[in-house]
Amino acid sequence: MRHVMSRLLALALLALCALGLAGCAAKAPGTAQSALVVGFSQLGSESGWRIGNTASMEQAAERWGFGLMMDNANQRQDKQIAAIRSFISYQVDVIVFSPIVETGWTNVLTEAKKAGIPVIIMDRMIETDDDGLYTAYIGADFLAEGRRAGEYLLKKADAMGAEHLNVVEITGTEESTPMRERQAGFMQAVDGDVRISVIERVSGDFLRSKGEECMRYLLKKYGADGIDVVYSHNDEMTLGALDVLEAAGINPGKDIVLISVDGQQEAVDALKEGRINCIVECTPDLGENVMRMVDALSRGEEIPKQNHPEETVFTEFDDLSGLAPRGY
Ligand code: GYE
Repeated sequence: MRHVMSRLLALALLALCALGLAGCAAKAPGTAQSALVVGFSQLGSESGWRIGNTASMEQAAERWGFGLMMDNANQRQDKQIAAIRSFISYQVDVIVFSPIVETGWTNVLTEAKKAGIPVIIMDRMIETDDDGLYTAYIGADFLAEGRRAGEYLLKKADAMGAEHLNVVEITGTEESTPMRERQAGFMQAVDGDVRISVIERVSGDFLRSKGEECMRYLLKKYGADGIDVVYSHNDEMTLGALDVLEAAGINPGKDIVLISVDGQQEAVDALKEGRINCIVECTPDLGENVMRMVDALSRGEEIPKQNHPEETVFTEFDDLSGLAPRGY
């Protein structure tokens, strides 16, 4: 009975959301009684990637006819935890969330587990010894992304005949999985190559405005001649850095090598124009696979625990003329 009441409450809330009254985005389920309800805690809207990811989730939920109770936490972990708690009290069928940072989730995930609600972690990961705290993870292999960035740089160093390259790194949100692993993977690839030195790392929090700030600071400190390569953990920060370089009369892509991650359209265009040298792909299109997992769970099927989408790398050495529009 309690379950039925909560489901009714959840559906009522979805209806309110649909009217824009409950401070969250929602799609009304196809058939009110039977539709599955997915509670989705999105971490923010910091980048083109994130906005594309939100759209991917909304569109996929609609295609599958699931109700999507979505809350955008605007970069605040406490808001994500509160959203997950509300999904638990509404007894949604499945909780999906993209954790802004890796730690601090044990309590709320234990509560979800006690309530018997499966949890799919999407995009970023959590740090835990207990993999019973979540049902499945789907997201990029960030370590491999970092390695691809490093491998490109080694190839570029060969092509330049460079003896030594000073790299500055503009990193993503501290303590987040993509930040940690894009850094570690890059170092795995370039470590031991005496030509490459990472001279400084600054956090740009995955934001374009902070990418600009970081670049201004780095240029002031090292001058254009002191920096050979910028490795930036996402396109937004890269685009911010690019603006600052161009405003200072420096040619990004030529005077300074720019390496980025994501593959949003604006950055791919800059790559084609020779203003960025390499973009490691990270796909935000995870919605369809997430909803397929939700469907499988609702049928009581087993789903794989770890799921990585296939990703590639786009560089100045590739023919990009046939590249399909990125859609975000
Ligand atoms: O690369 C960045 C976004 O977690 C993979 O977060 C995601 C990252 C993405 O803000 O643009």
